[in-house]
Amino acid sequence: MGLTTFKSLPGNDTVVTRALPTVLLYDEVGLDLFDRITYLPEYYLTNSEIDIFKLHGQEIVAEIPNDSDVIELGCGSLRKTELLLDALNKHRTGITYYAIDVMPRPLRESMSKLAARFSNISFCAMCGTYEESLPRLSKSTRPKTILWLGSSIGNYHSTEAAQFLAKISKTSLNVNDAILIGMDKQKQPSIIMDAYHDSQGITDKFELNILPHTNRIVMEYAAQQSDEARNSFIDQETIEKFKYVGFYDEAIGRHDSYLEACEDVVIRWPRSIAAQVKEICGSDDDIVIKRGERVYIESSYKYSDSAADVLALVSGLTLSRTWTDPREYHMLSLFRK
Ligand code: AVJ
Repeated sequence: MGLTTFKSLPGNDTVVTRALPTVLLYDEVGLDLFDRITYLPEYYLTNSEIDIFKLHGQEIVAEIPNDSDVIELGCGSLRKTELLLDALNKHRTGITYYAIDVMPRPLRESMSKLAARFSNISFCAMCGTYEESLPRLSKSTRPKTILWLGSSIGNYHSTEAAQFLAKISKTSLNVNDAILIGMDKQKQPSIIMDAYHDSQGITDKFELNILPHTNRIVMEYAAQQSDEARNSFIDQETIEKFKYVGFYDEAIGRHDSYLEACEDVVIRWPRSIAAQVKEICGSDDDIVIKRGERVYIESSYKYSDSAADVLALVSGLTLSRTWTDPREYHMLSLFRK
């Protein structure tokens, strides 16, 4: 993973020249910062989704049969899922809940907390990316409901999201199995801009944290190749040269996050992995980022009213129901195979 970092982007965009994989936002620090974001007054997404569970929890649970598997992709701290699990614990029997996430410790901690509270549900934590974990579940013949909440789908470009769903459907779902997806809706741009530019600067910390995480991954890889002593790939001084910037494109319905260099930056690959870097990236040249250039981090797509229909059409699933919160900021849609 580390060597795909700072991939040069094709095309002749002079400002956005490189990209880091979005998933690198989530190490332990990143998960914790994201959890703090979900409590921010400006970050309406989580609260809206919680409102939907509070208002429509019973109807949602009615769609999940007894003796079935509930599988959550990217469960995070499980704050929003707790409401659903509470309802399942009360109204259902024989439910096994599988949580998939990338960091082992936070996953274990949130799961053990819930396992103690909801004794009618069996809990199973699966540490890894979606791609690693889903194939392990495909063998089960019990009915399945996959949860993909919190607008995580928003990180996927439109066609990729549909392709990803089609793939899940093909490899992991039986006929009538369901996927419940939380999608953030298009709305007044200033509300969206505020959600990604909070007044306490937590979002800035969250986005910038991708740099120390990237550094650690590359350095761990370098250490495996040789014991050459090198402190850093991206050192603290370099990190401080970047600032977070984000923009909302209303026509597309997408917020994009970047790290912008406030001064010229030069990053050197550790010598011990020069050969591997050359093989994978085509060159082990220093990474030069000029003042004002941006490194792309993530996109957060906002969906129109008809987006769920389009997603169903392209992925080959059937859109069965959609719930929304009173402000109509967010939607939860249930798709079936
Ligand atoms: C976890 C992908 C849903 O895009 O809103 C929050 C991540 N980035 N603030 C989002 C995020 C900046 C979040 N998702």
